[in-house]
Amino acid sequence: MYLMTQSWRWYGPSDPVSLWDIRQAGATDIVHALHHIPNGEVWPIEEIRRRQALIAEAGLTWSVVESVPVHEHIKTQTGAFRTYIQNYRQTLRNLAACGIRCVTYNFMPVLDWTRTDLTHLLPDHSRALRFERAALIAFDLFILKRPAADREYTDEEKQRARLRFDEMSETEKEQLTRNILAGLPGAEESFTLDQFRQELLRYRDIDAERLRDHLVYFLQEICPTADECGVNLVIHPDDPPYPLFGLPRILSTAQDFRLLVERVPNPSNGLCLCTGSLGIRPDNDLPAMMREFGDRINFVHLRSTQRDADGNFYEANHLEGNVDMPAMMQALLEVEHRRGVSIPVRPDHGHQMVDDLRKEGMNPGYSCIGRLRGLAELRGLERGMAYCLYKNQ
Ligand code: DNO
Repeated sequence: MYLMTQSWRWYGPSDPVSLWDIRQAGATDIVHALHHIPNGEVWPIEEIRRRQALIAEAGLTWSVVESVPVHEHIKTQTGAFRTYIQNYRQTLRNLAACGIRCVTYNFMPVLDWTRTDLTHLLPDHSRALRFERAALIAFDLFILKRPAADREYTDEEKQRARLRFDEMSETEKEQLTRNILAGLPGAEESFTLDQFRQELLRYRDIDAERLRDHLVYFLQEICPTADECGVNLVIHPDDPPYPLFGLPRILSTAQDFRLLVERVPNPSNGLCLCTGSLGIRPDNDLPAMMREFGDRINFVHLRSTQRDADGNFYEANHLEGNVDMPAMMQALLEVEHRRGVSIPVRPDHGHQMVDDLRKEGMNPGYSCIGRLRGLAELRGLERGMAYCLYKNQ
């Protein structure tokens, strides 16, 4: 029977959630990145080994990288992008030499994942991450003052954003700006308003089609190396899975991934199936995606979101919200059974709850107890389902 490899994202020695906490949560594998190395530079073998040793001291294995960031110059094909691609290849070789064979990345322009509220109070008094559309539009129109923004929203949306903006205090406006621009954990980059405006300008002439061409070029350049050294590349979907601030997003649906595989069929071209990100769109059938792309899914993020009719969503408990987690788990078990592999899965995000509410310096979404609850629930669901599916075999 092939059960998921229980993994956990760790941010390094300064993460308030320690390796021993993770071990006690029942995870065996670590998802990690060398966050101190600037984007675009090669990750040296000695640095990788040093981290590996630290992780091994707690009886855990670093098996997944999340992420080796893709430099903005690669996404826009400007500046020294060829050098950055060469460096990327070298990093893959170095990771493979250390036995680390799963590398996550994303191709979202400028911003990684985006939320407007990091401490949304739930009825049980735990706190969740939330995306509020009116707040995002208010930021775009009245704080960022992006010239094209006015044409991109409906009158009703603009009106709602105006009302929302007028009721915000100065502190709330600052907080909203920070939440969007300062970079959520793992985002690797943060911007001031002016820097962000500059970054947006770089994409003036890059529409979805051109961005996709750049992604295809990047993969054609790095996949042969990944194939050769046995590294699985897994692209993380857009979060949320649609364009923001006029920037194209090209990994939001099953069709997006299908196109990518058609153009780059190399076996190393894989997907990180993130149910939290993809599940924001009601037209994404997650279990169907798991089945269709099963051979290329080498990393899974399990998490749920609850959306409403106005385009807002918050991160729900792992077994609640809009994601049909039992259906997802069944599809995952089937794929693992068919392939004869255990796929690394991490409980992606968790609420701030219990003692975590009183801790300082917690990475938003990456609390200890919320994720521990998530992993425990997912593991229980998996065991129960595997028992029913395979008890007669
Ligand atoms: C958020 C994460 C993302 C993800 C990157 C992958 O919690 O899922 O930051 O790590 O997009 O490159």
